[in-house]
Amino acid sequence: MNSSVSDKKEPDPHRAGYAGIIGLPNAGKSTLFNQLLGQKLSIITPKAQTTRHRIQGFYSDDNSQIVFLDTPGIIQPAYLLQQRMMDQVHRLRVDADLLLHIVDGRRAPEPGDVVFETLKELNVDTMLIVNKIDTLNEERMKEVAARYANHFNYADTVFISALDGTGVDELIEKVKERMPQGPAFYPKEEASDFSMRFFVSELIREQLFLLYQQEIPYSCAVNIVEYKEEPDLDRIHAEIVVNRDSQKGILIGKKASRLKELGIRSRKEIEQMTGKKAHLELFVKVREKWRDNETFLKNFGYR
Ligand SMILES: Nc1nc2c(ncn2[C@@H]2O[C@H](COP(=O)(O)OP(=O)(O)OP(=O)(O)O)[C@@H](O)[C@H]2O)c(=O)[nH]1
Ligand SMILES: [Mg+2]
Repeated sequence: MNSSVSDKKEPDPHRAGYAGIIGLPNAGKSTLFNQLLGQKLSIITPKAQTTRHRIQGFYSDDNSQIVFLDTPGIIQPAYLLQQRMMDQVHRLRVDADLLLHIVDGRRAPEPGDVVFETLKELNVDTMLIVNKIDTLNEERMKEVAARYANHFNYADTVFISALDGTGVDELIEKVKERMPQGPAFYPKEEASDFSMRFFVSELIREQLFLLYQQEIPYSCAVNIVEYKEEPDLDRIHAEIVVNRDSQKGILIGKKASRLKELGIRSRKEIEQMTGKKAHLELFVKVREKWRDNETFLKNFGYR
């Protein structure tokens, strides 16, 4: 054997590409997204349809950059906002080099599931990611994977717990291998490209999902009207937009107690993210049927 051949091996080429995270509501897409990036960039709640936007996060190391895309859970849209959410998923057809189809390992696939239809339409190489393995035994994990593989031709399968991080490093390595060769798209020290205003509106929306029940979180949008950065304090003025007049009272609560609670919880989250004090003012506005109104949706950032 001539060992000099392997000694002179070329260094690995630089790779860069886009990996879209896709799946049903509540599968754990945003939890995985945050694990992959090592920080909280996307909001997470136990309720379905938490994520409404497509969110980009950049994973970089010496010889690669992966742009991970978190997306809203796949549903049959019932109103225009949900249609806009599904448009974000469908954009993966052109934007993604690879898809990560994440499934809740406790949930069996259903024939005719809207996810499989979407995967076929998108027509991008797809890995099956069986999530929540912290709740499953090995036999069950394999059984679930085999059942999904009956419905779609996956390029690979990885078992993870997005919650505790098991399997996530292995997943990153496998994603890297499948990225096209090329230079980085974004400066390597950057983690994302969205604005502080957007992130703050998301943190308030996260608290809305955690604090209110039934249709309320689904009927609200959060609009940052003013964001003033002072040296030791951020002054933020946010509007919470509701869909119907009757929701305003529920949101505010007796003697404004619920809105106050929302304000306190949101402010704490914002301060934790910015590392400085925040002054947060919340106002509630009614915009009848905003979820079906093209102009409102645009104004609230749902394009
Ligand atoms: N036990 C367990 N729970 C998980 C795991 N990953 C996510 N979860 C939980 O599942 C719930 C939904 O997680 P999200 O990350 O918000 O799910 P999503 O797919 O982004 O949901 P949508 O944005 O609504 O489509 C949360 O309560 C998570 O804590 C996991 O690996 N194990
Ligand atoms: Mg999500």
